[in-house]
Amino acid sequence: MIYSVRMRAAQGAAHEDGGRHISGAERLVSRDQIGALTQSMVERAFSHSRGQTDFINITVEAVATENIRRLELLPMTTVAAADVSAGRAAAKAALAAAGVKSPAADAGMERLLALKDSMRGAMLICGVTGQRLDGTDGRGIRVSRMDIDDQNRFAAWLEKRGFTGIHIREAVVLATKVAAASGVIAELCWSDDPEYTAGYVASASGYMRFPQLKPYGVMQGGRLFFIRPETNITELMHYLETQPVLVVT
Ligand code: PML
Repeated sequence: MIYSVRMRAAQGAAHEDGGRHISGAERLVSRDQIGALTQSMVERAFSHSRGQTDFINITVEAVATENIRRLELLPMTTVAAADVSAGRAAAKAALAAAGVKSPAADAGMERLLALKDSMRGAMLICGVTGQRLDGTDGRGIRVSRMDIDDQNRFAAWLEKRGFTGIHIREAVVLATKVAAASGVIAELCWSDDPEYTAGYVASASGYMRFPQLKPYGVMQGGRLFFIRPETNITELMHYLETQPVLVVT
């Protein structure tokens, strides 16, 4: 049996809106890994620099092995750019190449730049008009129940290519699940960690990293999934939130 272990940390969670998002994590593990994993998730929740954690929710839930979908890790490339504005222009070009219309890419970027607080999940954006389609306001759609098939092999694989740190490890797994979703054209993400300036554009053809998508010290960041206008949103949300996915390298 495999277990989905999910952590969410917030500040001011007693408020009706569930508080300010601080940190989240997603793993699929065997039963003997749950104890150590939940302890490290609690430590991660408290050590986050984004705010003062006063609420941690950890969910452990069995997942039927036969329901797990296996997906190949997206191929990864890095695109160097001189500064943030060149990075964003290159990210916009990557979105256009994936099929996102220019007004939609602009509207999406503006939404990320206008964020007042970190979001727990992603926004669904029409890839033609730029209209927001998920209706979840400050919460967003949380992509859940995914992991890499072999953590140690994956860490070694990434390190060999010069990719280090937890952000990138989690991001490429999430992006692989999202890129396989029916209706998704491409994803744009840059981190809400003020010390992390990198971001990416991902689509079925790959994960393209941009080391500078925002200035150092800035918190505004998050995820946008650009989707086809005819997409069945309920089915897409169901896949993103509940379909267990193991990514293989
Ligand atoms: C996040 O989860 O904070 C976003 C991480 C973006 C990772 C970009 C990269 O380094 O490839």
